[in-house]
Amino acid sequence: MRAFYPLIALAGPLALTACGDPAPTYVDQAWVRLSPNKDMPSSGYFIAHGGDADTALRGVLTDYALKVEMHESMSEGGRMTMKPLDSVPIPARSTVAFAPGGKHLMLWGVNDTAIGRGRMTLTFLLANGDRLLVDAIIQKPGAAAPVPPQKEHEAH
Ligand SMILES: [Cu+2]
Repeated sequence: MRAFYPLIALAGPLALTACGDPAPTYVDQAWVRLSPNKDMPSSGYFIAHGGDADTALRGVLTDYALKVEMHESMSEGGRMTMKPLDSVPIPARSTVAFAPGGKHLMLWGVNDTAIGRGRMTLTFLLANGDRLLVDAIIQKPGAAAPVPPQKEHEAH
């Protein structure tokens, strides 16, 4: 009977990683479109995928820009304006897109080294305390969204 013990010990961890863990909120398809004018902010976009529990995006940080803000574009009396957002809800199992013409990031003073590398790391701060580090692809001024990379979370 002794031979069975190792099998029993393995069953626990395997079962947990297979389907027992709650699905976390995650962010993918992050990209930054550089401003044509260095004195003007660049824009950032991404998709947030809600996990098993409601949460909210409370801010975005990076070592590769002087300042980052979350904004929302809207038309007001026929004019496009934008306002800063303090917090963006990410309901459970929802998809929240930051995309051109809607919610977006504004990034002031994107670092030249990051521009040369074509990538910058963004840290997404969630209301549940999670910090998500995501690599954003840096695109030239006026460029369209890059082709999304292979999905890392096929299970969703
Ligand atoms: Cu803005």
